[in-house]
Amino acid sequence: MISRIDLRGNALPEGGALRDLLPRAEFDVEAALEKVRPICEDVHHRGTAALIEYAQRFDGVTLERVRVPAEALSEALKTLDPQVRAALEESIRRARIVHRAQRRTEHTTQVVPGGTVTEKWVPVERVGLYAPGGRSVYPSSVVMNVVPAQEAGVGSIALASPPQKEFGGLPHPTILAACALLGVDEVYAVGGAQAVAMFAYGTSGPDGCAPANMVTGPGNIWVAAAKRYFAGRIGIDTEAGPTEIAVLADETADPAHVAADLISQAEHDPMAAAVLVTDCAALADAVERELEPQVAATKHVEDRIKPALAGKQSAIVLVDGLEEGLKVVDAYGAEHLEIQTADAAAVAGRVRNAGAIFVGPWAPVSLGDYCAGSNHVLPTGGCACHSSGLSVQSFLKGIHIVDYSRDALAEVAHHVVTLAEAEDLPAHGAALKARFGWKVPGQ
Ligand code: HSO
Ligand code: ZN
Repeated sequence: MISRIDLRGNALPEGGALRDLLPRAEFDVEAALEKVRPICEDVHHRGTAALIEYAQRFDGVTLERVRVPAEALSEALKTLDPQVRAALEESIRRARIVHRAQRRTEHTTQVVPGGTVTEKWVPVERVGLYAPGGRSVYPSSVVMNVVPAQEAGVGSIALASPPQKEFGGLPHPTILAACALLGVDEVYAVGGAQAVAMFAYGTSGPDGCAPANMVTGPGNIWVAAAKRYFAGRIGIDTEAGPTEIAVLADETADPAHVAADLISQAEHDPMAAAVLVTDCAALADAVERELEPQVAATKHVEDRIKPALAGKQSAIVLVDGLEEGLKVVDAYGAEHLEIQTADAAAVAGRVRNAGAIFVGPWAPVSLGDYCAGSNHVLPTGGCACHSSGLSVQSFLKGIHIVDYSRDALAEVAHHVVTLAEAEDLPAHGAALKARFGWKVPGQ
């Protein structure tokens, strides 16, 4: 059901070469861009009319309007299963605790007497959030996008999610209920690339959506391609590829737990990746034995879990020892990394590349997906080597405020003029000379 990569016996190659030995899903966003471009431009030119047409074509629904009425939001909350409501409330409560602690405070540094640089943090003014429909109706992802934006102080938050045929053209009711719980009342029944275009360009008319400065949220390859199309024009979070779990385990790990955790993320998508890295061949065998009955006993077996585990993106990787295991997980840069070893906290402290790290036997990825307080929107596809998951910081812009007195400027003016001349930019130097009667002190 899952292949093996045996890296024992030889020294591991460094960096990129090691990464090339490891499994990974192919996710060709560039190819999808070609199809997405005309859709985005159509939304630019025809606005809501185009959105309604795409709802018909892609979602099979006839919409009269794309903005979800307030009554639909309150109705969805009223009819939400009370246990789901309680669980979502707890998820929100914990996420708020963690994200509130991420707020940044303004900081002033005195560089020289009379010369200061202050870093001030300003929230992005308006954000558009995307919540997928179809196979992945995840109210938890609404929580994970909205909470950091709210805690950052974003004043205007809108959400788009595909219209669902079985719910009369509205987004899925649990998505609407999550919005209502979070106090998000601007919701659009728009899916895919066209939703990103709606936020990027804005649409006009009574059903119009004001343009957003930033779009975040998971989605399929079309959403990822639309984000790439608009990157630079608006802010985006990292493009979400298929989800990944890596487990670094030794002989102390419980094979039943490891197997369950690998299956848990394979459940998302036939392209999802589940990777076990271990120096213990007996554990590898035991995990494989556990996979059979556990997979058979669960739900999304044929359409998602089996293809995910059997796909070339998943594997059990055998290494000589923990040091090699750490090199492998760093080269891989998993979205989620579990450490199931002796002294797991110390091992976790040595990891450089991962979206989120789950320490020891009592912190499965599923906890982080819903109720740890951490964020589950995390970098995939190895992007954890350079990027972070969604946080309050994602929605803040840092602005440097430069404040120098006459004396403080005079003290350094000759250096500025020298550098300006070295770069053949005399007008830069003149901006200082003009202030000091064209004779810069010290020159
Ligand atoms: N594991 C997914 C998030 C998710 N899991 C939503 C369940 N619902 C990507 O981090
Ligand atoms: Zn998950």
